[in-house]
Amino acid sequence: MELREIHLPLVHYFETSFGRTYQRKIILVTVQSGHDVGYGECTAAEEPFYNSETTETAWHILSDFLVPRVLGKDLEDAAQAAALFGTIRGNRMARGALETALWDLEARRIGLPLARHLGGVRDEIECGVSIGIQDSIEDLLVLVRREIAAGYRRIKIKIKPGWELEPLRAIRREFPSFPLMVDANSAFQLSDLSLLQKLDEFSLMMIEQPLAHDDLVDHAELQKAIQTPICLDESIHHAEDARKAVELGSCRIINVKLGRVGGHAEALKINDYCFRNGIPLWCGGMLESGVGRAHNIAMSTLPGFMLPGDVSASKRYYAEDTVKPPVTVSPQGTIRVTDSPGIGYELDWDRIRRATVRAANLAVEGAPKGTHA
Ligand code: OSB
Ligand code: MG
Repeated sequence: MELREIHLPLVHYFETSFGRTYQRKIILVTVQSGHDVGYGECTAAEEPFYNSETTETAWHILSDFLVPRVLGKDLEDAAQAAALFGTIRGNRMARGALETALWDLEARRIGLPLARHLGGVRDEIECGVSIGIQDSIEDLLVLVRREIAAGYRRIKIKIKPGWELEPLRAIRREFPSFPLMVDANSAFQLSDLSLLQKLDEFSLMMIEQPLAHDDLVDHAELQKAIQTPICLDESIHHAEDARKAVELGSCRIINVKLGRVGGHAEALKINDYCFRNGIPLWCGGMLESGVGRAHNIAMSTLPGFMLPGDVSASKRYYAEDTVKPPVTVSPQGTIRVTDSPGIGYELDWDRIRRATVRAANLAVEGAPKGTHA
């Protein structure tokens, strides 16, 4: 196995209710078994604001706890990996990085595209974009116009107190019925109810994570008082959270992120539960580079993923991505799912080497070390 930390500048900073990101610090995981390799990407952010993990904590958990549980072990299949990690609490983004790499390896070994191996049912996926908080309404409108012209099928804007009604009025004036939604990243409280009720006027597809990151109860209260469907992101860490949220009425839609739920096996469980219970899913994003994006594309082909996700073209975030060719989106706002085995994208090792700040090779005694050094 190899852990590699790379630093990739974003083409433009991305602003949410918790701040701006200019540069991503990403851990790439390589797993090797015999002649087969698999790749995963850790989606932990640089700072513990979206959740409690960071690139640094993920490096620690991966190298000191997760890799030792897998290195040199005989695994029946990739779906088993999550059980090996089971006694480690939380740290799902670290777990997901390794778990998804094992799924890629398994899919390549049996010669199937990962999407097929997971049980995906689509050969193309619908794409939406997430637009960060802007300095002015005019700046926001420029971006909204650009993304709609590019073909994207849904626009999501980030909101926070003071940046909600005005931006929505401006977008709705120009695009009265384009599929539109908002993401608050937990910036509001139940005491903001009268403001949140005003969002009902904008016929939004949904409002994502309006209340606390660890809440289900207040969201249920809020959902009773507003018409716009609530979508949960931060609050859902696993399939049991999804079940509780649905039973409580905390949301009508769920955003699934591979890192936040700890990998493909848990995403599959959420898919099964929500598909059976009529709760639409979509794939969220964490400003992934190509490796993570490729895993997101595969997951988005599952039957429960019925809404356009935050899965967009590499070039929206990176001038040079970790995969070549980069991920592209058609003028119809779709990504074609590859027929190649595994994640189906080639890694750009020249690019990755230039972006590397540290790498650790971890091999069983006697095994040859290092494939990319
Ligand atoms: O809440 O969905 C979020 C980016 C960083 C952290 C949290 C979120 C986001 C996004 C961007 O909305 C989604 C993307 O990768 O395009
Ligand atoms: Mg979100």
